[in-house]
Parts: sequence; C-alpha cells; structure tokens
Amino acid sequence: MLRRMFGAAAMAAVCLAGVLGGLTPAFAGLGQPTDGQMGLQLPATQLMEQLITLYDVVNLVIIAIALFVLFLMLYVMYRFSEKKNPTPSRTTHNVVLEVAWTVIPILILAGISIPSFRLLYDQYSFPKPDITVKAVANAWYWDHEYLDSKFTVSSNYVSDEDVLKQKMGDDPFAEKYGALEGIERSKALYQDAAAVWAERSQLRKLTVDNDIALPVNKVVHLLVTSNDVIHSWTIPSFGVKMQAVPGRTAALWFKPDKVGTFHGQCSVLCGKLHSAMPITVRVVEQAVYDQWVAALTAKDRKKANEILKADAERSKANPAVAQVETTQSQP
Ligand SMILES: [Cu+2]
Repeated sequence: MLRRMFGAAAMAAVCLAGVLGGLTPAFAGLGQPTDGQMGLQLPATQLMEQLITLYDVVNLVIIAIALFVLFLMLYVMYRFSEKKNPTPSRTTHNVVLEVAWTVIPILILAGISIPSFRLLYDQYSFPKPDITVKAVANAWYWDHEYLDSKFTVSSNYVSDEDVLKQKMGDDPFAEKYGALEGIERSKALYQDAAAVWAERSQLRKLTVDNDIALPVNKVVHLLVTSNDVIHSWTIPSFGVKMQAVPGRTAALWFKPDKVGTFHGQCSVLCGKLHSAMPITVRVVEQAVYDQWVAALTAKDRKKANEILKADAERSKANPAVAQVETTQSQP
C-alpha cells in the first residue's frame, strides 16, 4: 500500500519535471518578462542558473508532497467511510507512523537546505571585482555611480507622454491631449502610445532614458543605497535583488555571461511613482563598453547613448543575439 502511494507520487513528480523542463524556456524571456510567462526569466549569470535549478527542485518537492497528501485524504475518505468501515478501530497511537511523519519532513527540509545554503553562500562570496557601481535610489529615479571611472548615469522613466511628445512635438501634443484629464487622459495616452512603443522596439513601463552598460563576463560589484525611502534594485535575469536603505550601503555581485538588454524595476513599494523606477542594463562586449566609458568620461552623454544604440542595431543583425532583441516589441 505505502509503496504504491510513493510510486504514484514519484510518477507525478517525473511527469511534472518533464512539463516544467520543457515549458520554462519557451515562455520565459531573457532580461525581460514575456506574455504568458511561466517560471522565472532566463538566466544570464551563474547565480541565476543555480537559482532556477533550486526553484524547480523545490517546486517538484512541493508538488509531490501536495499530491501525496491529496491522495491520502481521498483514500481515507473512501476506505474509512461509514459505509465501508461501520465499526471504527479504537487505535489512538502508532509509534512507527508517528516517528515517520516527524522524521521524513525533517529529512526533506534538511535535503532542501543543502542546495539552498550553498546558493546563499555563493551569493555572498564576492569574487574580486572588475567593476564597481554604486546604485543610489531616489524618488523616482536611479543614479548609477561608476566608481572606477568617476561618472554617474541617471536613469529616468520614459512614459507614454514622453514617447508621444517626442513623436508629435510639444505643441501638437498639447493641442490633442491638453483638454483631457485624469483617467481619460491616461487611457488616451496609453492607447495612442502603443504603436509608438512598438515602433521604437521598447518595452512600456520598463524603458529608461539612459541605459547603463556593463561588459560581458566581468565581475560586477554593485553597492546599493538610497537617498530617501526604501527602494530595491533588481534584474531578474541576473538573479539579484537588494533593498536600497537610506543611510546604509548593501552590496551584491554578479557576472553577466550573455550580451543583451536586461530589464528590472524597483521591487519594494516605495510610494506613488514606485512603478516609474525601471532599471535597464545593457551587457556589451568589452570594446563597446570602453567606448561608452570614454564618451561618458568626456561628458558626452549623447555619444554614449548612440554607442549603445548602434550596438543594439548590430546585435539585431547578428542571429546569435537577435533572439534577445526581437522579443523587445512585446508589451
Ligand atoms: Cu522605488
């Protein structure tokens, strides 16, 4: 009986492993969310790969336990119903069973804790940094101070209004939307901006005016702090998330191993424009990064943005990276 129950749970777990293993890559995006996404975003660092493995393993354990308990309950309802079992037994204790239902969960938790602590250890084992960046949160934008090169990149949210104004010009914009107010105005802007976002191949709500760049395959130390309230810096595909607390500096590290555009956003509710604090990291080849740094060191922000834009166009033409870029137009 017991063996049969374990058999059923194991079978279900194997089937689900197949389903999850097959579906995750199809639905998840690299560096960005996608429509109908299941699971986590695709990994661009070793840490995120470990994180996804742990997530899948723990999910399978949860599903197996849930199915096992469900099966037991259904079995008890059927086997010990009044009809099937008119004279109930008077047994109140069973030593073997009681020890088993104490020890088995302990073993399961201890088993899960091993990969979990290993990952935690890796997240806090900082390798020697190639680049150190300090992310400073402000209501409602991010400053990224490049400590080695001594410049700061401020990333501001780009709204529906911004893209429409850029497309139409300020006066025609005021003429068309000036009379609208509140939800009416937001609705009109949202509807009309959809085409502009698609045209720009940018993600609504996840686009900033100045992306930050990082070189591929280099260890980045990111210091995180805040100027006002608590915010949180995260890039899901890097597998990192850190609270930005005023008066404190926290640190995290990652080593991106894929080039591309990686989106994240402030991930702790910080106030009314919490949703207007996206983060965009462009992971580029070292040569492109050097040019970008040179432009910013010379205080030429326009040129720096052009370098990143040209690099994005180039990767569109390159099939190896095109996969990352072509999904950009999705909202
Ligand atoms: Cu915030």
